[in-house]
Amino acid sequence: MHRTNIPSSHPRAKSLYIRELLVNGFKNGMVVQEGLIAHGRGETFDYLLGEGTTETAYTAIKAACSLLLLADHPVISVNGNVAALCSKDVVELSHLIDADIEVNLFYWTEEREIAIEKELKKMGAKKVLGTRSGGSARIPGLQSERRIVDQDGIYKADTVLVPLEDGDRTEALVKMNKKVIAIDLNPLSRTSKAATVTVIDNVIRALPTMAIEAKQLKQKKGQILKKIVNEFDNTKNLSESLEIIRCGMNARQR
Ligand code: PTJ
Repeated sequence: MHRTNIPSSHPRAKSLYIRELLVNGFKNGMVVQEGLIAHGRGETFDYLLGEGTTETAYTAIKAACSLLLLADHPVISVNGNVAALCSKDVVELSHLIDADIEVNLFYWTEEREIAIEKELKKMGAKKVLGTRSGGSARIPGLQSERRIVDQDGIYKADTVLVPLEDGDRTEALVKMNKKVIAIDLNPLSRTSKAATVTVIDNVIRALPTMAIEAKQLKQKKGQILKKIVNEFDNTKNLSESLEIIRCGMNARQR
């Protein structure tokens, strides 16, 4: 795949490398043009958060993994950006938490769906749900293409992980009494506010960290996992992320 010559010594090398993954995903037909713009919004928040997984995000990651391990039927929802940035991590996490993987696109085309399915399978996914040839169901009250979900996947799931999402589906899934875990760099987004647990972090860092955490939490008893979930307060956690942004901005101004 095409790579520009980003010197590793460049102060923004990591950020430029992430951009390149998305551009390659776009060239491969997985990412939609709007996905590149959405990444720009995420990048801004990442910059303001300090471009690292914060303690606050880590607390949410623990709650998210506990919720996923307690679930009867967890599903990881994958869109174009997630496929381009972290297909391998999605597959690894799905194995660890015994979750289904489902492709769900806002800007749906059959070609994109096929390209994403191919990438996930290349990374080791045995089964990928959500392709139109499979049985499909509708999320009630949702107008976008995202409403079309797999009958045996998101529709039946009790817990859905939505890395990098647009708001209305999260709200609709919560209305269906599902637990929703979001990964979103924007603590002010509707997704972040509506989800059961929101991890304010870049998917590219959050998903591998979730895999490490899930491995450890798998050894714990259900009671301990329930305690972690019960003690987690999403609204408080989001306020803490906003505070990190505020303090970071003040510190940089000086
Ligand atoms: O592949 P599709 O067709 O399903 O479309 C995917 C996009 C991302 C284009 C679509 O879902 C969309 O338009 O999303 P939004 O409404 O722009 O929301 C994306 C959210 O993800 C925003 O709140 C961004 O701040 C956030 N975000 C962007 N990049 C990252 C991110 N959060 C975590 N990690 C990122 N790398």
